[in-house]
Amino acid sequence: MSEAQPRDLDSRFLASAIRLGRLSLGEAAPNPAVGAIVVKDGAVVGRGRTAIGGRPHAETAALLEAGDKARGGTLYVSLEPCAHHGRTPPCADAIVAAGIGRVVMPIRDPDPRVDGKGVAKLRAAGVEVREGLLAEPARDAHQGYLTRTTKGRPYVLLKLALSADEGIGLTGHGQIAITGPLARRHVQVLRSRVDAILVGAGTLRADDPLLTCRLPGLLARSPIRSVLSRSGVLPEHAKMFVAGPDTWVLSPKSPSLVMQELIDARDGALRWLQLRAESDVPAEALAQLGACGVNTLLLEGGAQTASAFLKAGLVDELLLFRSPILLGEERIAAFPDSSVSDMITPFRAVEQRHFGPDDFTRYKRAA
Ligand code: AOF
Ligand code: ZN
Repeated sequence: MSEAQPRDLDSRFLASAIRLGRLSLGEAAPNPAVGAIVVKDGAVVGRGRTAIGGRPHAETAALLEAGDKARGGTLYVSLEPCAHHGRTPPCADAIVAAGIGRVVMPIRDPDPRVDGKGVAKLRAAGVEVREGLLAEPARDAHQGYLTRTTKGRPYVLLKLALSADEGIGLTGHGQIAITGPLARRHVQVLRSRVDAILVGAGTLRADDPLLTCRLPGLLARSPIRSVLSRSGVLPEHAKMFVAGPDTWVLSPKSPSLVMQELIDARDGALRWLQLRAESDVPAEALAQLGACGVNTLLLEGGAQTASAFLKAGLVDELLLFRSPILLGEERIAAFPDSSVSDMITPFRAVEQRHFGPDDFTRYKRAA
């Protein structure tokens, strides 16, 4: 028999499980970042979240921590438990074996190996399942995984830092500070929660960025760095190619001999992913990244790349930092041939914050 839980407690415990799972964003890919909490007699007796690289799954970790206390308890989990024998045995079986009486979950897992089979397995074994609670926040937490599983491409966030006169840089000046330190710190937090960052080859040439996450503790993780190059001609001495976290080049062309030597020397840390076509480069690049298990991608510039993805309708979220500084005549326009207001028309604002003197707005593509 399952213990009786007052229904409003369901929302509170499930919200905690979703929040817990979110901590694994940026390190669980290709798997979803799932959170799970075991509750017995109103007390939390086990907690778990998807481990680095996706295993063990969240439920397994939470059940392990709960041990015998799981018997007759309730499991709150941010995504339908899996039903397949993959890299680990099915979580649904582990839940039944642990004697859990009731499972509360928001949404089903669209992975065809799961998709309703987890729920069916649990119910067939006599476990009560409550689904649909907090579906919206769960979809939000799993947006990367859900997008890759259903569309075959990552969920795409585009970050833009704009001056008051809508510039994103100064011609010939490389990387310049448009936003202040608090906004730049937030960008590092954003980086720690995505699986990959992408820049255009122009940005690599102009800025020679590191694109790492330099935060302490839990957030000290750097995503895969990727560079999109239509021509395949790249500066071989770029910092990103020489050291640091993994770097992937996406190009319809093949690497130069010098680049190939560098790739061989870096023993897997530098990869060249050749696109299948020279047309639809943004869509091709996303398909490749999706096939490589990237759930969430952060686009970090520059102007050409941002506008190519926006025009192709491939940006799901726009993260806009607006600084009060003026760059003047020499500024590089945010978009080569459109205004910022035209480009953001298909989006609606969902979050507004301030980072010191800079305004931050998060927009989602309107459905
Ligand atoms: C869960 N909880 O914490 C995770 C799940 O390669 P495998 O065996 O790890 O299987 C990958 C699939 O497992 C993935 O597509 C998704 O359906 C599920 N991931 N499921 O219940 C978890 N990480
Ligand atoms: Zn599982």
